[in-house]
Amino acid sequence: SEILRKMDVSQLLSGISLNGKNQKDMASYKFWATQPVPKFDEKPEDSRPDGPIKEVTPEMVPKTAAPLPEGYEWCELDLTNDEEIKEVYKLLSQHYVEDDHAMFRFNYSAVFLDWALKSPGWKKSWHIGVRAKGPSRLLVASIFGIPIKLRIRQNVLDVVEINFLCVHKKLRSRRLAPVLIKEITRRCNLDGVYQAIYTGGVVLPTPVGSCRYFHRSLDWSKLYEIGFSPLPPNSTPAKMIARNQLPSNTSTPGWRVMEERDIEPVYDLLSRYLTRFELAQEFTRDEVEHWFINKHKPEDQVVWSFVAEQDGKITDFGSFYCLESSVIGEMSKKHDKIRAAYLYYYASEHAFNPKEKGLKERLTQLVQDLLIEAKKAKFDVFNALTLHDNPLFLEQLKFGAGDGQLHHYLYNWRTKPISGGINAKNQP
Ligand code: MYA
Repeated sequence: SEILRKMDVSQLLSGISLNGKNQKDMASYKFWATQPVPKFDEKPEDSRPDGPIKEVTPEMVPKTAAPLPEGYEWCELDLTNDEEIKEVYKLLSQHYVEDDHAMFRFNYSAVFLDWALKSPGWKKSWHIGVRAKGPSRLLVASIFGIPIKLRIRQNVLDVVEINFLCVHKKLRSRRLAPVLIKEITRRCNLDGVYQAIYTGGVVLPTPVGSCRYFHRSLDWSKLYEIGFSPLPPNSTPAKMIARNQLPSNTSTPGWRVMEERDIEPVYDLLSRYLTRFELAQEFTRDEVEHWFINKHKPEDQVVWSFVAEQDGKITDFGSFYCLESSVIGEMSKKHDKIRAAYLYYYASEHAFNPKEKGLKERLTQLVQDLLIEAKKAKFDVFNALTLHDNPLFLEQLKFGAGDGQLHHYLYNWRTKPISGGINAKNQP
């Protein structure tokens, strides 16, 4: 998941109480109330300086994993083994995140999981599963962490990024999730890591920032047929198709696919660009290679990255990744998958050079070129969040607000909410 710049938590929380559905008061978070995370009612004015919420010493860390319900056991997942990646794929493809109306479910591919979970410095001990005892040894739950360096305002921390928490539908509501979270916490603590970052669609205590998903149709007819895109009143399918047409060619001067030789200059440009944000990952050169260079054959491609080169200099960089969703409702008879591109990292020298044209204009051009590339690569929709500089171009590029939110959380780190706010205009 991407890491955000700004969002106003008070705005966000009022949004939540309006949306209603996920909001509980603090006391009803039986598990989260016991964890080193900020309470909902911590006011910016009584906040202390940035730092850990709880000091953890090695003696405080349990030596063994908490027990699981009868009939289940812990395992480490070995993602160097294709069979085990396939087992994780199977668990997630059947039981992972769905939209609120149970129409779509994320279908992270096995190659995507391999890419997302074996990034530089990955550890097998942070790839945790729960299996049924007995001959089937069925994988019924998972939680994964990868190590990253995260800058939160002035502090740079070694943290774990948590993802793919999943419990089999038949084992839901049995308090297994807190056991999984405690076990990955214990293992990270044993490795000297005391902070984490994670995202989710549900409201928990307490987001450091939040954003909304925006969607840009590439194949409007298909999105309409599966019930993803509505037909707005006073419009017609023909008008919607025309509205979502894109130029056939990209327009950024010097635009081309990112290659190995671009790793150093992209590393340099992206690192500088990310200093503009209050919360951002700090990439190493090897991470830039891992996250942005495609190493797969076309049918397995996960990430697409492009640069603009002018007079031998890389002036811009942009990327997206592929994450399909399965159509699980009635509409699955028509199409069984949505092929979605997700806007990933981008950077532009125009952020630093006042003589160049404005950043807003440049990013609009750059992301339009990404839309054109995604269309060429047969994506149905292009998704982006209201984070980083995205609010500068979403509207002009005909992205529309979706109903999904993504909340960003820090574990065991106190800091003020990331300020700035989502552009109110973008709220549905
Ligand atoms: S976000 C994606 C999460 N996965 C899904 O949404 C897939 C579909 N759903 C499921 O598989 C289950 O519903 C899950 C909950 C597994 C989500 N994050 O076991 P339960 C709390 C954190 O009876 P189940 C991602 O992967 C809930 O408020 N907590 O519930 C990032 C309640 O606590 P409380 C969550 O439905 C994950 C408790 O769990 C989430 O059977 C980051 C109920 O447990 C959620 N998404 O299972 C994890 N959903 O009583 C935190 C529910 O207090 C990492 N809950 O309300 C923290 C950092 C750890 C490392 C620290 C190192 C230092």
